Amino acid sequence: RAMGRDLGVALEERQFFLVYQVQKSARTRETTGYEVLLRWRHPQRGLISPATFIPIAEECGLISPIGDWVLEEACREAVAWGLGHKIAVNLSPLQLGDVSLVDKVRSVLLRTGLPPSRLELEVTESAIIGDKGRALHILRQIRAMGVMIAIDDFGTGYSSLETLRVFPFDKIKLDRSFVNELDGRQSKAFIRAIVALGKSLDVTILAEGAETEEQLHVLVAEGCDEVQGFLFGRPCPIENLQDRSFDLP
Ligand code: G
Ligand code: G
Ligand code: MN
Ligand code: NA
Repeated sequence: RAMGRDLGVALEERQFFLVYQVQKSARTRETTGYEVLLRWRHPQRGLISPATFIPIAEECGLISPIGDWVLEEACREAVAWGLGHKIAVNLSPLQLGDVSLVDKVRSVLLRTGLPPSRLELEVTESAIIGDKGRALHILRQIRAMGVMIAIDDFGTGYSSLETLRVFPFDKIKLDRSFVNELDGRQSKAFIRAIVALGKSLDVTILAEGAETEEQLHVLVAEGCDEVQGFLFGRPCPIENLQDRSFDLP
């Protein structure tokens, strides 16, 4: 595949960059963190979405070096810019299949000086249906460092209550399809049930894809803790963030 070949040189040629999307407290609207999202500026094709190239990177065996770069670059940028909030980095399911992830996370924190409490890793449930024992082992060790774990896109794909019962995590990210369909009764019922479950498990519930004040209003009423979406900000480079809350050492 042509794109796979191009991906191979994208790292060396520094064609990747990161954008950050703000996450807010639903009630107070204070910033709670930023999700880190990868972007590829292809020399001929222009910007390519990670929804397109991440699956190809996974097929071509390139997700590991790319994922390592994202983690390193995000930690480095957060420290360099004195970001006063947590960053949330997405992991591919394949990264959770390799125990070397534990040492990589530990060493990147040491190397960059980012406090573990400023890092969150987002994993989808599909990440933990492969080798369950191994994924569990990796997540436990990473969490023991003080890094937080979020379940991404919750409510889609292979969602199951089993995941919630077995896996160590700190946050549920409700997929944005629920927020899209908030006018439907079913979506509201699901959000309500997941919020209740989250409260009883003592985990944070973040709703993704909030685009309007009306949606925010419903999410607050339903008890969501945090929100993320175009209402609060589009993903943008770290130097353009409005609300960075600098804490330079
Ligand atoms: O930012 P955008 O909506 O275009 O992202 C599309 C998809 O790509 C989302 O599912 C998002 O989780 C995923 N994605 C974005 N950045 C990364 C990354 O650094 N690593 C992985 N594995 N997935 C990412
Ligand atoms: O799968 P994941 O949740 O990591 O994907 C995050 C993606 O969702 C990002 O690529 C981002 O561009 C997109 N996104 C973030 N906020 C909104 C929103 O309010 N509406 C829509 N449609 N997409 C959003
Ligand atoms: Mn995500
Ligand atoms: Na998501």
